[in-house]
Amino acid sequence: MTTTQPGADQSVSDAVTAGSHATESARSGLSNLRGPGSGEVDQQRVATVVGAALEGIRSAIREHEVTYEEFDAFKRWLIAVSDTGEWPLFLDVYLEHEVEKVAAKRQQGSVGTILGPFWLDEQARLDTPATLPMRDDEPGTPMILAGQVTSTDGTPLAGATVDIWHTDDEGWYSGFAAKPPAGNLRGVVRCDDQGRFEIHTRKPAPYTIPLDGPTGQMTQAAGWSPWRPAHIHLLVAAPGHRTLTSQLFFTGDPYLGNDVASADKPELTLDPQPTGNGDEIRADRDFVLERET
Ligand code: MBD
Ligand code: FE
Repeated sequence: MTTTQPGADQSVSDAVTAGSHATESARSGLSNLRGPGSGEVDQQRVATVVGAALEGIRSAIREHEVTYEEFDAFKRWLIAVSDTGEWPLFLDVYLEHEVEKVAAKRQQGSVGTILGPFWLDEQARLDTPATLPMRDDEPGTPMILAGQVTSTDGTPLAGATVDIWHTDDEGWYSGFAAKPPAGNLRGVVRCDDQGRFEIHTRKPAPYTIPLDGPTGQMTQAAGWSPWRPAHIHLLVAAPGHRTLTSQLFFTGDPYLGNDVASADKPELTLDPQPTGNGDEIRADRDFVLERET
């Protein structure tokens, strides 16, 4: 698999473009975000978790009398997931939500959800009120997202940042699709001394996972919807506090409750209202961060 600059080649498929960039991002960026881990391997933990995962697959084979033809198709499918770089996509769509719910059991503060495969490090750093980097003629409804970041005890968090990324009006992520320029509709916004932020952007569109790659093809082969409701990704951070990973959705979205990534939650739905300035809309949302112990 060769990696290319985002947007540099139109010849490869959408799945390979998105997949290869998500694989590179996962390889290089995520340890920054979630920490390196201890590196220790506990034999009992491996035996328990890997053993249970394998037994889940073996029991599906027994129960549904899987044939050699199906076993060979499964092998080819797994190889295609590697060849297209879709491991981050497949894992984040079909498994991350369970890991997130396990983590959430021990968390306080605002409700979060999964990170997904399309976060990028080192995006534009902006001061509030901020307009995300966008094209001169960026399509879509102008939207303001505003709010305040506080600690669980109510203290406003000066120095908080809101890292935000979302698709354009056609459902494409910059950095992972050929069309939007690098950095489009991504930024890290620094809040004011009261932890307040105001971000000017465009309302994102619903998103379908690439249909020309193995994850999308498996999804469609099963008759499942490949769509995610329109969403805005966020990492809300402040000194001394656990970084909140979240997403925000929109009331009335046809894919709410049928998210292929099972990441939507009722607490995360926005209901933006017209501001009276052209077709601009505005949504207000505060975030509460848990102090790091
Ligand atoms: C996305 O845009 C996304 O947010 C997730 C979690 C999975 C696939 C595509
Ligand atoms: Fe997303």
